[in-house]
Amino acid sequence: MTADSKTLNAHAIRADFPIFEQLIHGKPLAYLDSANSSQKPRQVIDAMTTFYETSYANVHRAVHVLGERATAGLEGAREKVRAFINAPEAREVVFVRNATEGLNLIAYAWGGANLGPGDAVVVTELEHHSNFVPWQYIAQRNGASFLMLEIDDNGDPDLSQLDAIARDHTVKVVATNLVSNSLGTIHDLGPLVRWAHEQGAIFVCDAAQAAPHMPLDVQALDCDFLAISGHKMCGPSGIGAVWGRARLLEAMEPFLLGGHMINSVRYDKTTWGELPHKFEAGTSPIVEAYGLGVAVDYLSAVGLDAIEAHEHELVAYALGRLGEVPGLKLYGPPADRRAGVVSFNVEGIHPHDVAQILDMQGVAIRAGHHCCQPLMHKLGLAATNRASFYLYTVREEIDQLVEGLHTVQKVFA
Ligand code: C6P
Repeated sequence: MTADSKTLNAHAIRADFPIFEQLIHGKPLAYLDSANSSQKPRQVIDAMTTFYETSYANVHRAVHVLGERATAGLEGAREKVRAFINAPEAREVVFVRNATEGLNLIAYAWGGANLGPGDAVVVTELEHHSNFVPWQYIAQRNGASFLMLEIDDNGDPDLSQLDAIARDHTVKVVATNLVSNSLGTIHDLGPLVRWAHEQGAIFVCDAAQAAPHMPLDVQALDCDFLAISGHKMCGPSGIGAVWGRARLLEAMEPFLLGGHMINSVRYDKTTWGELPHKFEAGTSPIVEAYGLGVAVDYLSAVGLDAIEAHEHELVAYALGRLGEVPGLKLYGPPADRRAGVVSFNVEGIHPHDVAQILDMQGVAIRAGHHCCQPLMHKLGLAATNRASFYLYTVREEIDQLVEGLHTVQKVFA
C-alpha cells in the first residue's frame, strides 16, 4: 500500500490489528466504535515495546545514551506530527494528553489572558463538550460573552447569524470542529475562518475526529490553533497534540507550571523556556509520543486520501443497509459529506438497550449523547446509537450490525 493508492484493502490492513484475532461472545468482532477510540496496529504496539526494551529513559535532561535515544524518539515524533498537519515548525507542536487537554490549554492560556467584558467566543451547536465547556467557562469567568451558532435544517452551523454577532460583539475566538463526532459531518470551515479573521478573532480547530480520517493542513485551513488526540488515530492513549502559530504561543503565558518548562528559577522570579517546552511541564508522555509518531507513519503509508475515500464508501453502504431496517431513524448528512460516522435510533428501543444486545452479538457501537448534549437537545433526543468506521472496517461488520439490529427488534417485539 502506498500513499499514492486511491483505494485501500481493508481486509489486508485488518491483519495488522491483533484485536481482531479473537471472538467476542463467540462471534467475530465487529468493532464499530472507532470514533470513540481506534484500535492499534501491531506496528505501533511492537515499536512501543521495543522502545521500552531498548531506548527508554527520561528526555531532555540526561546526557547518557538512553536519554539521548529517548529524546530523539520524542523529538522525532514531534517532527512527524508537524509534517502530518503541515505545520511550518516543529516547535509549534505541543504534546498534551489528548485533544481535551489541548483545547483547555488554548482556552486557559490564550482565552484567560485575552478575553474580557464586551468580547465574545463563538462556538457551534455541533461541538463536543471538550470544545464547548472550556470556552463557556473561561468566557463566563472573564466576563466575556459565550455564543453558540445554532444548526440549520441541513445540520450545518447557520452562518446567517454572523452579521448580528459582529454588530453586537468584539469576537475574539471562533472555535469549531472540522468533523462532528455525533453526525460525522465534514464542515467547510473556509467561510467561518475568513469571517473570524475579518473580526480579528483567532480560529481554533478541534480536529480530534478529522485527523484520523482525512488529510490535514493547518496552513491551508488557515486556523490559529488545532488539537488532535493520538488514541483516535491508531496511536496510544495518553498522547495528543496542540498546534499553534508560533507568534501566538510565544506571546502566551504557560498553562501548567513546574519542571522542564522554565528557563531560570530564582526566589523572586521564574522565566519560561522556549517553545514547545514552555507548554510541556513535567516528564513527557515519552513512549506515547513515540507511538503516535509510528501511528502517523502507518496512516501516512496507507494514505489519508485512501482512508477518507474508504470511509465515504462504507458510510454509503451503511446508510443503504440501515435503511432496510424498519423503524430506524438516521441522523446526519449524505455520505459524501461525512466521515465514517452513522448515528441512528431504533424506534421504541433505548440506545443503551440496542448497544447491549448488539454487544452480545460481537458488535461494538457507542450509545449515548457522545459528549454533545447541546446537539442532542436541539435534536430533541437524550441519546443516539453511533456506529463508526475506520481504515480496518469491512462491509461484513456493517452486515453484522444490520443482522444484530434485526435481533434487537425481535428481542423487543
Ligand atoms: N470523542 C467520541 O466517542 P479526547 O477524549 O480528549 O481524546 O477527545 C475529545 C474530543 C474532542 N473533540 C471531538 C470532536 C471528539 O470527538 C472528542 C472525543 C469521543 O466521540 C469520546 S467522547
